[in-house]
Amino acid sequence: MNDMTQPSAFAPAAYKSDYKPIWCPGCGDYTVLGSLTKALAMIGRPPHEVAVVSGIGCSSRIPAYTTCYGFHGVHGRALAAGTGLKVARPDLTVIVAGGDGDGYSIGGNHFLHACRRNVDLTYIVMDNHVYGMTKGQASPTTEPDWDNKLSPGGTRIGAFHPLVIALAAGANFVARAFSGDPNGTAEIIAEAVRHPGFAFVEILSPCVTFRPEQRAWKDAVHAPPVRVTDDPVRAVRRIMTDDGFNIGLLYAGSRPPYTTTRAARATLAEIEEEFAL
Ligand SMILES: Cc1ncc(C[n+]2csc(CCOP(=O)(O)OP(=O)(O)O)c2C)c(N)n1
Ligand code: SF4
Repeated sequence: MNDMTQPSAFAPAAYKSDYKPIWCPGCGDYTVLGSLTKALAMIGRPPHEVAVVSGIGCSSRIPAYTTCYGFHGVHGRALAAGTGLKVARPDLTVIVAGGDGDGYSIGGNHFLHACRRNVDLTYIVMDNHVYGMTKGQASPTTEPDWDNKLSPGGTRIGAFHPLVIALAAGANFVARAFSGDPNGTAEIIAEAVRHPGFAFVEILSPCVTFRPEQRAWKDAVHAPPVRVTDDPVRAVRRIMTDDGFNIGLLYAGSRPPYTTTRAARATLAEIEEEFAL
């Protein structure tokens, strides 16, 4: 694990690149970017010791807007790339970020196994219950009765429950945040990064273009009525029965993180030798 106990020598601006985000005005992802840079400033590791890895989607553009190392990969494979990076370079702080389509649909399999493997990285999902980049198709977290031109009358398919699925798959840290609460979100992200093992932060982040009704989320979110638990069964029961708008840290476990094996630390020359014909 990284030593992140030193006071920060960096301001949030040190983690923001000169690229101007091209998100729609009012998109929740702007404040998630602000919260991420604020969290990194709290942690205080220099940008070159942090890697932000993503897949494809509006939200997945986020690495380019930071000064950290970035990897904007292929759709649904952010966790695979981030996991490989962390195993090969355990000295880096690895943050994987993306959308609900990227992470729960095409990348759903990687999500399950990242929770199970417990490699020490932070996974941030900007969940807007829609595919924003491809113009508004239903995603796994879309409500079954969301009526729109592409699925008239709604999909009538029950929504995926990311927090419960993460717990069932073994995630060690589970939190829900809201983009409209930038300070609270920054604190949660910083706590997630500090937590040993796989830390999952689901951030409700409205897509104002294809789901303008999500502007009302700011009135729906509230602090969880009970304190964080380290009992996954209690956490699942609570999350299954909450209204989906409890924001805060919901579960923090103490399962030891995956540790890199000697084989995974082999040099390139050693690997080449092994594969030589
Ligand atoms: C293999 C592959 N399939 C489909 C796509 C098209 N595609 C690009 S982004 C995206 C969904 C993005 O939705 P989400 O991850 O929720 O992010 P958002 O844009 O809402 O932030 C899809 C289906 C693609 N780029 N690659
Ligand atoms: S389409 Fe939606 S998710 Fe994409 S930038 Fe615009 S508001 Fe954000």
